[in-house]
Amino acid sequence: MRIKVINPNTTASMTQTIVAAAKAAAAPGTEIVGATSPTGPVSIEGHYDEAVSVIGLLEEIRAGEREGCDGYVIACFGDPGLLAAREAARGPVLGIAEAAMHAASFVATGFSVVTTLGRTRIIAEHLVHAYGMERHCRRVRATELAVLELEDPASDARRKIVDECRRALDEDGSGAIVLGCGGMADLARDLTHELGVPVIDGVGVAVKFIEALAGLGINTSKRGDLAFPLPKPYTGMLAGMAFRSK
Ligand code: 2AL
Repeated sequence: MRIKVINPNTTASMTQTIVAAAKAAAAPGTEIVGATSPTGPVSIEGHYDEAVSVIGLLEEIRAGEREGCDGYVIACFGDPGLLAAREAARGPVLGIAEAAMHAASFVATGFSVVTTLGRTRIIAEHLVHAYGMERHCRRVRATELAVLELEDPASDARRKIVDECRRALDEDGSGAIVLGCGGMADLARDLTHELGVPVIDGVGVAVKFIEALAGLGINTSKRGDLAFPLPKPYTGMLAGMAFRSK
């Protein structure tokens, strides 16, 4: 089975962290194909970043279809372009926020999300509603770390994340933590031991869920709104993004 794990920001070092987590989770017969978006923001920290990042993400999904990928992981916590990616793909596509929130709901009655900048909190809160997770998510918490600070040893990111996780356990009464950024994928295992509760990174669980779905022959529905996009001309700088009739 071939699973493509796409980092929708353009920072290749963050893709390495994400791909390492994906490979650590993958079963022996699973090939992980990592990809960094070829165009767009170096980090995704708001609605505008997110909207622009979807173009590069969709390019990688379409390339994946040509490369024979069986499923896809969108490795950014805003799950940018999730439904558009599902339209373009034959196999299952999961976002890491969606995967992590569902996994957390299986192992705790309430979880908190610990994310990066406060301005991205609303993105996660919108996803909580979109996924029907209001009854499970107790709170979305920000560390005020910029996404690229996660890559910078001088930022003290790990300590700030651990401190926020502890506050979440104490103040929210949560039984699990969802890590709210693809760049936190390397922390889940360590923090699970350190905090004594499930600390969930969406990259690992999304890989396992794709293995389960694709392994059972469950692919994206091509009936209705997730059917392949209608063939029509696109104009301007995105003319090459058009779907052609088969
Ligand atoms: C993210 C993420 O996961 N990657 C990125 O560039 N921005 N989202 C976030 N809330 O930090």
